Amino acid sequence: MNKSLPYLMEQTMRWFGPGDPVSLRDIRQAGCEGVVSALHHIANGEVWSVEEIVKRKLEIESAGMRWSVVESLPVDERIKVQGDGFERCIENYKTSLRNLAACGVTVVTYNFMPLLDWTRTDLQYTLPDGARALKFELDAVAAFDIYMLKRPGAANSYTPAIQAAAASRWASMDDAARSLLERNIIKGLPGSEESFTSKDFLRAIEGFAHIDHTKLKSHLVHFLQQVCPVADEVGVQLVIHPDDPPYTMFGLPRVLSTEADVAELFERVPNPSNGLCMCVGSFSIRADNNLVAMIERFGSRIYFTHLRNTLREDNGDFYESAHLDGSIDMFEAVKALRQVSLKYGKRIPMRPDHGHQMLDDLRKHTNPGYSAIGRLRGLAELRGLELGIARSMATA
Ligand code: DNO
Repeated sequence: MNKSLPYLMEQTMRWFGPGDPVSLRDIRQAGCEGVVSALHHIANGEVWSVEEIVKRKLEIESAGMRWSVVESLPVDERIKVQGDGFERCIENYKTSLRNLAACGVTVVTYNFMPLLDWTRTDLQYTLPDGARALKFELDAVAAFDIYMLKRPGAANSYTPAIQAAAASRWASMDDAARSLLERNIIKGLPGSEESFTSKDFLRAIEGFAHIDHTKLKSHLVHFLQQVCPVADEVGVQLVIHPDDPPYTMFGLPRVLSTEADVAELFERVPNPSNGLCMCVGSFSIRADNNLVAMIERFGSRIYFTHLRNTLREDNGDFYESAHLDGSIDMFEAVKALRQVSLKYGKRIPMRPDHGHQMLDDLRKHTNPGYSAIGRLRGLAELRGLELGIARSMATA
């Protein structure tokens, strides 16, 4: 691949479908070639029919872009616990993969996080300039867990310092603040296909009582051993999204939080279709994840990337900072991704993962993290960064 080609990352944005307040036209005007989308109206565990896939594909193509990546083809909770009917869900997953491949949609994202997809505690964290960001604070999770959910033994999951912070946080919250926190944590953030009441959530957690990290990993391996041969055969790349945040919450097990977890997954399931969605923001919350080393090590398996930055605080807390500022050295990350593209002769679809609610976004109804202007800013910055890296590599 030519070193001077400006963009080896295929620029995309996520689109939640016809109900998304951000239109395909907006995404096109942001300069995207591709769209990341999913058929959210189809229930988890059911088949995505060719007819439904074609409909979405044509919608995207008629706006002048291509459907680059599926995010997500959800893995039903029954597969995670190997509960009643999980084999049927796996068979349906295979059929959906075949159908997607038949329609030419060949990168498919999923995650293996129990019950909740990504989690944040504050969706309106106001930055000094008035823009709003997403934030995660462990003492807020602890307050919800101990005092609202009343999960048996919840306090033992937290250090005495977090327990004390949770107690004073809870005491300072009125009813409205408490139900907002509940909503933020368990009602489902954009893209999550699950939404709970506290009572249901507690019951669902109990369903994982007999499943520790090792067991959940073995269920993931079993799932991949079933679906990867089909994906290999039809030419689909399956990419797993890391745990977000990358540590356990509510006593639930985790499978993909560290470099060692990723290495183990590829060792246990070596099929070429078994790939990674390199979400630098999620991995960055653990300071022991060396992002550049991970990009270099897993480069051949990275088929999709989410680029966003985070500002790490104590206790695993963080907020989502501007794309080029924060705990992640985005220059080094994009450079490493570019080197992977050159080494393996491939383009990697990239999306600016989340963005601040800013300018006119603040006056509109937006999906948290997925407003138009905040992501446009992120994409524009990342595009400029890649161009600068490409030009300087070409002349080096
Ligand atoms: C959040 C997203 C996740 C991601 C899924 C992939 O913004 O990165 O919801 O789409 O975990 O299955």
